[in-house]
Amino acid sequence: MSAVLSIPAKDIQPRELTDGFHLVIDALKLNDIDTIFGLPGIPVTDLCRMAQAEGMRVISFRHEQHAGNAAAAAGFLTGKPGICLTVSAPGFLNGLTALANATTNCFPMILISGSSEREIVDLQQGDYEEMDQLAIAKPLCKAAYRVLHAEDIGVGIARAIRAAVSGRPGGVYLDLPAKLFAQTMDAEAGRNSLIKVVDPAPKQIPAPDAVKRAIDLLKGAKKPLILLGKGAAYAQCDADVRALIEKTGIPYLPMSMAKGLLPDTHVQSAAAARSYVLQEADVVMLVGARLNWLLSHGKGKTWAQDKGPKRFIQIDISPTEIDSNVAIEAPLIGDIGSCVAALVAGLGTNFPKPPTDWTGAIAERKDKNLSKMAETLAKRPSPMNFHSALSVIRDAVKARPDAIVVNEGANTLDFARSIVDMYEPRKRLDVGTWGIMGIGMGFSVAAAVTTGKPVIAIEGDSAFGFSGMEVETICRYDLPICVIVFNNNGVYRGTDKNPSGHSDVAPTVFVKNARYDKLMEAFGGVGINATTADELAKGLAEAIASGKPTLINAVIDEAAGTESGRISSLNPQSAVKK
Ligand code: ADP
Ligand code: TZD
Repeated sequence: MSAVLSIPAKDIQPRELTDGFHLVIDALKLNDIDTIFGLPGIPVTDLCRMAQAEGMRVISFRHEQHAGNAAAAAGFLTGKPGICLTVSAPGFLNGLTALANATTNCFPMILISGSSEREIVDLQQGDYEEMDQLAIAKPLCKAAYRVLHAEDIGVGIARAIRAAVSGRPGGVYLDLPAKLFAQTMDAEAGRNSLIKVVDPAPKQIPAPDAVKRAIDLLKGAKKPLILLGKGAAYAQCDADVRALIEKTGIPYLPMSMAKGLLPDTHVQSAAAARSYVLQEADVVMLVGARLNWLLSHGKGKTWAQDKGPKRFIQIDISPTEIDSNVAIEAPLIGDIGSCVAALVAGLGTNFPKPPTDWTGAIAERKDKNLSKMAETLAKRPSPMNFHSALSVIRDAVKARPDAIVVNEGANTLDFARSIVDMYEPRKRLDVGTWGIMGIGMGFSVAAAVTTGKPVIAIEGDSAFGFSGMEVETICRYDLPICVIVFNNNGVYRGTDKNPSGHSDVAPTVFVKNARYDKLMEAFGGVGINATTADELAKGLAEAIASGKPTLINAVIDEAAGTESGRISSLNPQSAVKK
């Protein structure tokens, strides 16, 4: 019989404990995630506090949608999943639009929401903020997980990270019930339960025969064209993309968030001859761009389909993207870095330059369109129109090519996209695949927080309204963001009339001559009312130099915009005349 050891009570070391709160924070930090975008409340208030105490940056917003948009933009800019933290039901739902938008745009983010008691939710007994959040999130994101036990937090976070960034990036939902946060466990066992994700976005090397097929098709082209999409910007293989363009000499078109991968002033950019090249090209190589509505699905008038179908090469990480709209003759499946590097290596030393009658015809059209545009941009109408205001921003970005441009609206978006040249990769964030309004302030905050660079948010007045309250967030964190509101008194324009004679204004019209600059002043930022291009230029230069939160109310002719901007063809019109 063994002797019973009796230890005096004073000598017993209390076991070191950890809990759900700390395990979540430790798991994120272990995976080099240093920032949380969120909004506190039950059950995540202490999580926000403790994360800050543990050295994480916690950026607290006024509405979860903007915290979610910030997380998505951070994901796009850094390649690490951006984290958005919300409370249960309503906070979760507010974050969900951003999660769905991130998934649609292939941006990696993780929405972490607290949730109510599982037992009560599942029996629908009416808990505080009751909702079956996991079920609701599932169809709107790439993956959704729930963690019920503290010892599974490490696995939950690891799975969420891997799901967000591997393969086609996207949004992931992680459900953390209130009870989980207070669960305790032995600290060492807790530490051992965490997972540092190894190689979260593994390279996917393209098959050699697929590379050869693509090069052969490209070689035989008489009028080749390369289309760069935001997947190419996200992939962060800028030197290889540039090498591919320059070694082949093929003209290219950047999609809006791929602008700046090569400077928009690059001699091979065909952006100023877009309609011409889409119609005329015979072989088109898509690099991280989908043939969705933004590219007229690869068919129809835009592509001069009546002259015969185009031949496509498509580089994408997602095999099921191929043939989604038209036949793809040479699919190249893999990560863009590996695919582009393989193509560059396969070009050899005698890759034929595209025929000069093709590049010459493009150059001719470009020159004509660019000089026409220069004439328009030089005009100084009063009040300002989109062109005169944007010409000022165009010069400011030229002077500060490291500044990040955030852009939303209809006319404000369409004109800014074509007028404001970008010079560096991943410097333009916008409404993306959905054409969603409301990304403005969330994307701006993320851009400022993750890069420390100046941010210029070019906002339609309607677009700005969706996230306008976040100017308080911008002031609170003293971020170097200059918001420019293109104020034309309404959605698209400010001239609609109510035909009924009732005193209500038309549904597209706002309060006339509103002073959005006062909103920024309310929170201690700088407000400027600009009625001329000179005032706008001065205000913007000061904002960039000072780094102070600034809002410029740019007064634009209320008749200057067109309904739906450049996509009016998608706007159904009533055929019935009353
Ligand atoms: P755009 O709107 O600029 O045309 P899309 O969002 O439509 O761009 O397309 C981006 C494409 O890039 C998606 O099909 C996505 O699967 C792909 N993609 C994203 N990241 C990578 C990557 N690292 N490697 C390969 N393809 C990628
Ligand atoms: N709601 C959401 C979430 N996204 C949308 N795209 C819309 C509504 C519809 N919509 C557009 O597509 S553009 C736009 C709306 C409301 C605003 C256009 O007005 P603006 O820009 O003042 O922002 P312009 O420059 O005056 O056209």
